[in-house]
Amino acid sequence: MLDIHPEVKEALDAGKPVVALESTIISHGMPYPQNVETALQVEQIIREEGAVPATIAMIGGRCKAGLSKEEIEYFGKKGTAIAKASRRDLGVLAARGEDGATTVTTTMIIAHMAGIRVFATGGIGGVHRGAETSFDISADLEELAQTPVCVVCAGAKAILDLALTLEYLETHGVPVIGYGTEELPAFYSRHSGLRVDYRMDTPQEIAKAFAMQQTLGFRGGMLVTNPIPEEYAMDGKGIDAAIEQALQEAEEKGIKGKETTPFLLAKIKDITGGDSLDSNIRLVYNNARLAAGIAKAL
Ligand code: PSU
Ligand code: MN
Repeated sequence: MLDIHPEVKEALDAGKPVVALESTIISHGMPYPQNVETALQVEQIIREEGAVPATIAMIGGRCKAGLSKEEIEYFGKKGTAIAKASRRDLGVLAARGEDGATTVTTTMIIAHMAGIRVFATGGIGGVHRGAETSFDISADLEELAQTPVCVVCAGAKAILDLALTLEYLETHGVPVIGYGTEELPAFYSRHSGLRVDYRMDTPQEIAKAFAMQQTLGFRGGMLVTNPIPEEYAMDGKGIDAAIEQALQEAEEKGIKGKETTPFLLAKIKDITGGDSLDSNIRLVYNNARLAAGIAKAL
């Protein structure tokens, strides 16, 4: 069921560092052509840091660990015409021989199948605001509880209830690490007013804690939150107002299920114009660098 790209296979066999990347961020998270440019640049950054990138997806019903440039271009161009594939979708897409853009959840699953332990992305899914009535909790959190992959992100967007997201992760035994910070970053913003579980200041420290989890026989992952670089952060009223407006429109339109997150992300992008897209791209680069460092240390 799994095709590992030759370059990735060679690195894994030789015990060299590999970093997984997701494809939902390409097809559903950013517009074309910035999505393709970003995906290729992220791979380049990981290479410059001395690790091998493995962008993950489902193509023609097969799990792929490592895509060619042409395949990345294909996912970027087809955009939302490619199914957003979470855990519940993967078996059906495989049976039908279809394509799927992998979320954090399914990227973790396929990374683990391939033997990749570190994964860089932008933001993860979490507990949505109003989850006490909607029950909308991303499968990403369940996956972090059961699949041993170290996920590097810039926190989670304030479209989520960040406090409830932390509670959920605590219940399921997922440690939340702040890289160089005690405060949980909130994607566009370095600040959430919430505390992470542990502050760590070096990739080595993170790698060691992650390795110890495995040595202890735990099956779950680890969430590393890496604040967006100061110069690209969008703190303050602009982004909060955009999020509020997006949430209100989603409610009015009755947006539900897997459409919720892409709808909110696209709305915020529309409302804030190019600014949020630029921040989004910059934080992904920043996470790729840290993830490569962790993979090397591991
Ligand atoms: N949050 C972001 N950007 C993203 C996503 C979330 O800031 O691109 C994507 C990721 O692929 C994540 C998925 O795994 O959305 C979560 O979707 P849901 O909330 O439907 O579980
Ligand atoms: Mn959801």
